[in-house]
Amino acid sequence: MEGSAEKEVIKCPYCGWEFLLERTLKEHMEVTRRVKAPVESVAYTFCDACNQVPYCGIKAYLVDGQIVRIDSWEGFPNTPLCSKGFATLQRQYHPQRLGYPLKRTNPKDSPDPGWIRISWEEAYDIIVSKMREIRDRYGPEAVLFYCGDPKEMRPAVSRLATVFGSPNFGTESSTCFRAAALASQLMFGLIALGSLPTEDTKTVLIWGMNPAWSSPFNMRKLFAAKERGVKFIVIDTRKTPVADKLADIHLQPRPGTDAAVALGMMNVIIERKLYDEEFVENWVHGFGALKEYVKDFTPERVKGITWVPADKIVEAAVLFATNKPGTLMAGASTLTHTTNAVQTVRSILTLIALTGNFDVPGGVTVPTNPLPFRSHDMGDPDFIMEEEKIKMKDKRADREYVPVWAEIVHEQIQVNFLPEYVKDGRIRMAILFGANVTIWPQFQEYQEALKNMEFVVAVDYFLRPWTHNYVDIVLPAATNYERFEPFIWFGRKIYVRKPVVKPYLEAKSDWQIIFDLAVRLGYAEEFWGGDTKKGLDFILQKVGVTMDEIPIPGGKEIPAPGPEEYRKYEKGLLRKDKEPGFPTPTGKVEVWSTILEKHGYDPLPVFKEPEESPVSRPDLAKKYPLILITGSRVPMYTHSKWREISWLRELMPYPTVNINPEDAEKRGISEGDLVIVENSHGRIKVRAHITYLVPPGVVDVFHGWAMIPEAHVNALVPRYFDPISGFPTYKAVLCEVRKA
Ligand SMILES: Nc1nc2c(c(=O)[nH]1)N[C@H]1C(S)=C(S)[C@@H](COP(=O)(O)OP(=O)(O)OC[C@H]3O[C@@H](n4cnc5c(=O)[nH]c(N)nc54)[C@H](O)[C@@H]3O)O[C@H]1N2
Ligand SMILES: Nc1nc2c(c(=O)[nH]1)N[C@H]1C(S)=C(S)[C@@H](COP(=O)(O)OP(=O)(O)OC[C@H]3O[C@@H](n4cnc5c(=O)[nH]c(N)nc54)[C@H](O)[C@@H]3O)O[C@H]1N2
Ligand SMILES: [Mo]
Repeated sequence: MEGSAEKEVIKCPYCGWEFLLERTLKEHMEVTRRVKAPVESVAYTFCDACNQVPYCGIKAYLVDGQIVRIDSWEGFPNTPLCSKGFATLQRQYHPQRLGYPLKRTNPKDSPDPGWIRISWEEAYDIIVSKMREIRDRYGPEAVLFYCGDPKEMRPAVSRLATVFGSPNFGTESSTCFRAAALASQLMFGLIALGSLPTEDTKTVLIWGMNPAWSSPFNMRKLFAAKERGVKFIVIDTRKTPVADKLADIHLQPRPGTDAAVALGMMNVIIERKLYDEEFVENWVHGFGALKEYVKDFTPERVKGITWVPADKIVEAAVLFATNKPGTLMAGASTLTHTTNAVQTVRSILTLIALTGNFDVPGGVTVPTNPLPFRSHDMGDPDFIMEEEKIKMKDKRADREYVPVWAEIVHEQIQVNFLPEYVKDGRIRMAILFGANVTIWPQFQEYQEALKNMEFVVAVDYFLRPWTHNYVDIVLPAATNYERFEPFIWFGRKIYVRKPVVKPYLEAKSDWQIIFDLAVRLGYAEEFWGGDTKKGLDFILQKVGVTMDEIPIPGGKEIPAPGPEEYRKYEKGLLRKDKEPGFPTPTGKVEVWSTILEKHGYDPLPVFKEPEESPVSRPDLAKKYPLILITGSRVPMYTHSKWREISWLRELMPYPTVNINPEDAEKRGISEGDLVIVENSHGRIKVRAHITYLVPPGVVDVFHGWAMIPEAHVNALVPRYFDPISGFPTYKAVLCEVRKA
């Protein structure tokens, strides 16, 4: 026919389907080939979906250099993969991933940053010259180095901070594990926050933690313990899967009153002389004063404070003190998310000490021969140059805000006062790896702080407007499939990985970015000429191996120098001077903390009402009668992440408030209604989910909906802080819910 060219029909060589357009055929062939072709190779990596340390293992199946399928890494200690783990595949090939360094062209207060693509060279030149400029004008400590929830880059960022001369390195642990760890250090002189049950364990106390959703890889071990007849006490305000499936006794305290529950249990244990007299006599400092203090916390009075029936407090106390050994699993975030954070954790650890469950087989133990690296910051004190950090402590931005933290927590500063540090002029520039500034209470103030700094760089997988709209340069990070740094370990077994695929467009690994910056700043010697593998080998030389000597996927066990020992405090195995006792100022478990006393805080693990509660603020409770818990973990999301991943988004499409049927009915609220949750700090709009998960009087909203600012619960969380740790009160504030 004249004028219309014959359309060519093209056939797919794999399935025979016929196509008219070459482009469509190409796309089709790409997918079909990947699905149909035999898997060409397999490779291994660690999952970074929830940033639990240690991680779960992923086995990737490849065709033509692309990952077509993933599964659990068989034989890896943490398994199986969860929904988020599987969704790392969709994240890997997500079209919105950051591929190039970006620079803003519009001023920081304009709604559109006007991002333009720049080269890595240009990005590095700008950053390095800004770092030098700020250092020359205000001193190196005016530069903040920060890592969010992602943990893999922390040692490298921390080292760069030290070498640059800034003690101001901080992490998301300013709101997470570190306050609990601090409580333990004040108490035992070391970090011991609980252990998984072993064959010896008879009772497990799970306190403010829901591993079914927050660390599902632990559930098999817990179910196995249940099968063996181990008893479980679960202390959680909500009726979680863990409470439902594991608990022999479930206590549901009013949010923020856990210290009173613990003191009530101590009252029973001391009155009935169920404590370990020998341990208390020899190893506890301050028992006399504690005994006096807990006299007031009778189960009846504690019921009035906490809502927990008196007989249940007695039952839990007697079981834990008599069915021994017992261990503890305590939420790093829940218990620290109140204005009584450190004392709450101390009160729970006191229970461990009084019942003689510290460092006995099946109890709360610390490893005898740990590898010389630290799991909480994935670090090695020598690699991050901790001694140098201690020498610079006078330049820490947090020293006047949280003096106890500044004295004990050498490796990182408390970042929660960032708005104040910027206003004070202490911090002028920030380098952020994997940061989300809306994780903080009244997050607008943190966005403002970024805006008011002279220069901010962020490194991420995606462009996150809620943070990146306030920064100057954004750099694309390579994912866990594209990088090999760092190594990880379980006990004494070390695992490494190789990059599974090439980085997306121009993305680079976080470690490489740090090492590149370091070399350009003139620290080639301190950073092994920019070779990240040599940096990791420097750490590994302590255990006599190199990265290349560790097989994949087998890993390498570093033989222990001796057998596992218990009651190490009796044998001089806990203190540097090799004397018996604990590494605390008195050499004992400090139920009465001499360090807190020195700084003018209550030395005993006291109960204090939350800053905002029906008891402390009856006036406010008239208007806002419900207690709000925020951020209890959901299985499909981690904080602000995964909302763009459709496999997960369809499991929880929109933000919700969990509300008990009784409270919903009173307010005429039906399932799925749009509702306003508000208090004196702010208001959000979400959908109601009516559920028995929460008891009457309590509502709960997941955090991290930064992409929907009107649903972001941190607008409702005030900036009230625990005086010892500086932790915010994510878990106990007042609010009201009404139909929108
Ligand atoms: N209301 C309320 N707020 C809370 C909590 C709560 O319970 N309630 N919990 C608090 C707790 S415990 C925590 S830990 C914090 C978490 O707070 P954050 O760690 O700040 O949280 P995320 O939203 O996960 O932000 C991490 C960012 O890092 C990016 N990223 C992920 N992996 C990598 C990587 O390997 N490299 C780089 N460069 N970037 C990466 C992600 O894309 C994301 O933008 O939130 C705290 N905030
Ligand atoms: N899927 C998923 N997994 C995660 C994360 C995630 O965002 N998503 N985040 C990771 C991080 S950073 C952390 S810190 C961990 C946290 O993990 P967990 O420590 O297990 O914390 P949550 O899952 O929030 O569970 C806390 C429980 O505490 C209860 N609770 C709330 N307030 C109180 C109270 O005042 N007293 C008592 N006794 N109970 C209370 C809640 O009902 C909730 O069930 O999870 C990690 N794993
Ligand atoms: Mo956390």
